[in-house]
Amino acid sequence: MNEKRDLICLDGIWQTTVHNQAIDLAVPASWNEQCSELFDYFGIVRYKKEVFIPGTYVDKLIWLRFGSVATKATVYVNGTKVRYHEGAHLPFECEISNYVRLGEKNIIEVDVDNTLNTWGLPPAKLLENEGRAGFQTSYPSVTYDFYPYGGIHRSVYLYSTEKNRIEGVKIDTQLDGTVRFRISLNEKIQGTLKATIGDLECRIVFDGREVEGSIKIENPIWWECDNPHLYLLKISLYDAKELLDVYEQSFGVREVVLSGNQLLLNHKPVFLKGFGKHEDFHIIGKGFNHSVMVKDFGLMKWIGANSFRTSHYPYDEEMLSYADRQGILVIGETPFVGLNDRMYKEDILVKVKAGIEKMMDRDYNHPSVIMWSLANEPNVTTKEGEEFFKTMYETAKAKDISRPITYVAYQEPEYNLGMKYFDLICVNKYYGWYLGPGQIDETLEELSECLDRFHNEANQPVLVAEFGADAIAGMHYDPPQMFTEEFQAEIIKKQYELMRTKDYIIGTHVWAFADFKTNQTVSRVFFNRKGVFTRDRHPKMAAHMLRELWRHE
Ligand code: BDP
Repeated sequence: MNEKRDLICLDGIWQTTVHNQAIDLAVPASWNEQCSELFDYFGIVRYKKEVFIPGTYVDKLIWLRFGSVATKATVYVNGTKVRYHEGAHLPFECEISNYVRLGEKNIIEVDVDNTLNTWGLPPAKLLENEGRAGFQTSYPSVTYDFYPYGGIHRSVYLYSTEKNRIEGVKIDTQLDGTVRFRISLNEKIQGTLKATIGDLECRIVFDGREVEGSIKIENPIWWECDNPHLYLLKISLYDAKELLDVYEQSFGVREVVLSGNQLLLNHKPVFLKGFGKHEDFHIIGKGFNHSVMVKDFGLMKWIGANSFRTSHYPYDEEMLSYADRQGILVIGETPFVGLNDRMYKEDILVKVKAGIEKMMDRDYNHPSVIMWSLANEPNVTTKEGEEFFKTMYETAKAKDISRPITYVAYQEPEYNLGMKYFDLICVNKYYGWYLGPGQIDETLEELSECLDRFHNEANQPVLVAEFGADAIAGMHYDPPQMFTEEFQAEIIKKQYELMRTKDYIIGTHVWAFADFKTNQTVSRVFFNRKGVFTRDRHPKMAAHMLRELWRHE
């Protein structure tokens, strides 16, 4: 919100109708745990909200913006359909100026549809005989290990702009303080663009739709984990007569480079310690909540973590903005979890490329985002799959040459034909759990050889993106047995210490930060219990162990 843009937040209670029954639902949140009748509901819920739009919006463009709707949305304004959108975890907008009544109440309705789709992204419903051992008979049947919630998961905003406006701001920095910006406008105009960073200013007279410029900050303060300094770039757009638009974007001066087997942040090696996470909490499901976010970052600091992966989809932008402020490093992941050989087709590639670009456009300016992960645990065993992954990599590289690009592998290198095109490989390995259950010491050698194989095969640095074990909080046994807190703490400690001896490993992320809701299946006791914190964020023994380990390093 600023002198040229107005903003109304539509969060709160929305009236919904499901099968002609009226139910109040809160936004942002999943519907499933708010209302037991809707727990395992897969279908359409119609959401409705009244909003007064001020008369002062005359001559402005009026927009609706949804941060994430799971998974399909059809939007109506005063009864007229204005937009259809598929895919959760990334935002979409619609311009609704022609459908609203100014100085009056207006009705916004959204049909939210979470029907599971075999060919969706991620592919939800399984085909017969698909799926991982132990998961085939799950309910609901999905290819991935987290509950397929439905609802309006992130904030909804109604906002106004001028007709001529700034549409995109991309900022690149160099450690010497050079700040380059690329501004895109909604259409070609003749005008002047004023850019300021504090007292520094630059003016550009232009005729076009894209404007580029740069400002040099003398003796810049670099964005570092222990001093995450942020600058603010303010862009003002003028035509010959007047100010048209204003946009402010924060950024950090920092550089991420993969050099040999090291990840360098501002020339200094950094070893990633942290977690794979989920957007998941009691009652709100996959809905964003500021308090949960603040709690999670507090716990990451408490335990001595420096990073997390947005497994297995892009998170709410608030998380990234907060990571910018907290100095936590983020691996931004696409929603492409569970891609398999049947998915490598042209029409799916078009959607995958669009998803990669949308995520990168949304998150490009966050200094906390140091790496992109384009998929989690795909099966890539065919020529088509290999080509598909090569194109995914090239699409991402064309958008951003400043960050390393990876994907997360589970199976052995011969089932990961795509990995040779990437800058580094992430590996998920569950020795002592799925592989050699109960045998922590006995499987250490196998784990060691497996990681070496990935490194040698790809000739790339390796990031262990998942390892760990389920532990039910309060369950203890001597000697440690699977599902006890002792077992989880021991497996993480021993495997972590092994990984630390390998100079090609640039980081390790424990799976997972907190317990999270899954579908129902024989291998899950309501939740996936691999969290080192419970779902309500209390530390298990493993959390205390990691705190000792990480804080002493
Ligand atoms: C990994 C998946 C993750 C699962 C985890 C597990 O990437 O989504 O939750 O396994 O089984 O393979 O706990």
